[in-house]
Amino acid sequence: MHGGLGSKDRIALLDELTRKTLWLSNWMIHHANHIRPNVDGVKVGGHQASSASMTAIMSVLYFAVLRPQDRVAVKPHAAPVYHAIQYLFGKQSLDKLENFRGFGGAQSYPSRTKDSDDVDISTGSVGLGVAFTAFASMIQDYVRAKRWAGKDIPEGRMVALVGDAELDEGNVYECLLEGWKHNLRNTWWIIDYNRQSLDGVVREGLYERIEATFRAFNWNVVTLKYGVLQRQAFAEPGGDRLKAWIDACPNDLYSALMFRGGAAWRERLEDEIGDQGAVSALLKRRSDSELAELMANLGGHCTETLLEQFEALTAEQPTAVIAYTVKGWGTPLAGHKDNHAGQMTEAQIDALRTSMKVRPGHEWEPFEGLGASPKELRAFLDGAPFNTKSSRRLASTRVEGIGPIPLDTAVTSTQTAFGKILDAIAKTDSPLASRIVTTSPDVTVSTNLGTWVNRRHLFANRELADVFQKERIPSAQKWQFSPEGQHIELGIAEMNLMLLLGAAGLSHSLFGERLIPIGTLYDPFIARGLDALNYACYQNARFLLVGTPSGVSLAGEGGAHQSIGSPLIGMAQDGLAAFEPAFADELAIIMDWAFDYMQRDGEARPDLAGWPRDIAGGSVYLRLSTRPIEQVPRKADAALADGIIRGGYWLRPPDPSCEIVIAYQGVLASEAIEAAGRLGGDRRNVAVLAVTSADRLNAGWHAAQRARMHGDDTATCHVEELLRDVPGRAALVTAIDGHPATLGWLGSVFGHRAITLGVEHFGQTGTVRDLYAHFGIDAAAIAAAAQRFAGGRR
Ligand SMILES: Cc1ncc(C[n+]2csc(CCOP(=O)(O)OP(=O)(O)O)c2C)c(N)n1
Ligand SMILES: [Mg+2]
Repeated sequence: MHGGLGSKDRIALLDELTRKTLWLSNWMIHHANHIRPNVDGVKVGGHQASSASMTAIMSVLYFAVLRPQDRVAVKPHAAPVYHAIQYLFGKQSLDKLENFRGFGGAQSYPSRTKDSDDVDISTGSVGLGVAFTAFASMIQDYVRAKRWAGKDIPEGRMVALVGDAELDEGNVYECLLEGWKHNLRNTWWIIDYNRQSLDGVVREGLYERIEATFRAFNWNVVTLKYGVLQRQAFAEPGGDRLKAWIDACPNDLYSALMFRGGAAWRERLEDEIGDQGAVSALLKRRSDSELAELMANLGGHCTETLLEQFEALTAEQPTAVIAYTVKGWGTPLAGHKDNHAGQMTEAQIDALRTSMKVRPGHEWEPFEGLGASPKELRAFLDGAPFNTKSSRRLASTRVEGIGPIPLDTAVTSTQTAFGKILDAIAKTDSPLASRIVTTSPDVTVSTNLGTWVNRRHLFANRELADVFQKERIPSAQKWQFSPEGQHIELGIAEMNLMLLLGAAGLSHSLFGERLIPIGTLYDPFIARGLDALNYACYQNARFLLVGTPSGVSLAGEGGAHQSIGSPLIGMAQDGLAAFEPAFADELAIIMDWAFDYMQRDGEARPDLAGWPRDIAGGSVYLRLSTRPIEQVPRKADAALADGIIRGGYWLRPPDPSCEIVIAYQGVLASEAIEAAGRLGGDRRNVAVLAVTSADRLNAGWHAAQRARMHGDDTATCHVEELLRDVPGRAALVTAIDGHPATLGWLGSVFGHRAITLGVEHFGQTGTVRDLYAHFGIDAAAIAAAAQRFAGGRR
């Protein structure tokens, strides 16, 4: 801790460190763009002005205010400031700074998974990191309310350092509404209010809108408009006139004058208020550079103001700090409307270096040019509460599974089976049952989470009775809210679902307690939350995402709700293993496996010829259906279970006379089986390949190809094992209630001819039978496709 330091000394040291982070962040960008050789002619980039805007805010937070248990999302383009701070702490290497934005170097935007310097929350797609902090706070409350939670981990504050234009993103407001519903606490959003975005200066009057919005959601709003220098000047005779002028000054003019500097400020101020005695004297008492410093002394750049205000913040009410800043503060880029991606010239960086008292050749030295002694600075950095010796990433013990849940039923849908499996888990008092947290954006009942919720109740940090139950109104749903509850009910915003799954899926690392999060939504609406889903995967969060119902099989719900491309999303999304089971026993096996897979954390080995993530683990996506189909009477043995998890198995294996293979994924199992029956009879061998995961089959195939390219001739994969015994003259007919490209690649594995059936156009209302016939995915269409091929025809 910073024991023994007077507040003046503390402020002086923080000022010095702010200068240093300003220098290092700007130099890092300059070095990457102008000194490191550019081998391919593509710009490297980096944001000097955006970084400068936040140096004081971040220095005060990291060097003095934050505690190890706090978790922070830094606005993406202030990454250089973050890396510079970690470098000063001794947690980032010079090598990585020199390689900023390079291969293996410090990342362009702070990354939990790719950076090595203790990033809490990744950012990049603006707005998501901001909202993530709110959901992380809800998850912290959720975990701490549970009896099983360790009590020795202190409660942290979830902090977002927000660019003001990030508030344009709709997901920020969706999350404000959800936060209000869930009594959000412990959340600080510190807004870098530089009134500039990428393309220019923001509209006048934005401040009032922002403030009113936060207050409407019961947030505390703290505005840091004036620094100490300004407040002192306002107290001088004539100071009230200066203050009134500043308050009335339009954003773009303030920025323009900031860019032009002291002489321009004087000219303008004297023009507008200079004939008024006291204020003229006030201006005259200052040199041009002092005047420029005064006008740049906004709240967000004043160490004293920042420190005082941050230290006074409390946990209970969420707080927005609107910190007025200048984009490019302290550099020649200050205030220019085009400064977002603008960078200093050689001459400008030289001038900045000189003003920072940094000698050429000593640019990376941590304490070069600072007034305080290196010993004093090192002691101050070592004493910062945030700068712990041990890792701030936590861990949790594994939650054991309970094995696949057997369901004895002749006809069912995967969605019904999903509800029953969860219900069966809910009845146990297993650790698995207690660590599952479910969530859904207003489709809890219609995705079959209802019985789980009846048993495990809803989460709220305050007790809330089910009024309908109290009033004795019969209902199948018992909606009781309590801190012990295990379902987090969300409003309809799918972005919020994905953000919550992201936060819950990192609970073990952020809060030291493992959760097994399960989120359900209608399959087409995955697209609505896709960026946040990608973001959750990028952060390596672990969850089970259930999209149901899916495809045109939901029939009567119509074209607007029929998902076509989601199997391809499942294949293409890194970090997400996608399955589309057809039968209840497959689902039970996949869910049991998923609970384990979600907890794996071995070293990723992309060279592995199997499924590349089997050691590293990841999240899982299940595409389910409401359409009941006849089940296959069987007892799944180990070999079948293995095939289901690897992505496919022979429902009817090929023999040497095989001419046709029907490969299907998901609910078209019944059509595939029927078509095979029609075609085959007793005479001909028609094989049926059940694909449970085109994603895993495909990834394994790519990995095997890569391994062979690298000289491992023995490498093979599951899909090759499966198709190896299919005679070369046989043809494949693939079928899916989704985009045909999902399975279309199967023909390339060994060059079998293939015809690929699926859905490519928006559906319409109708029965399953109508729609399958319309899109050519019914048994008749599958059989007709196969007939074309029979006898070797193309
Ligand atoms: C979702 C998304 N859209 C666009 C971008 C590109 N982008 C990066 S920063 C930025 C402007 C941000 O302005 P602001 O938040 O005010 O940050 P400042 O640089 O002014 O601090 C934009 C449009 C992005 N990163 N993410
Ligand atoms: Mg801005």
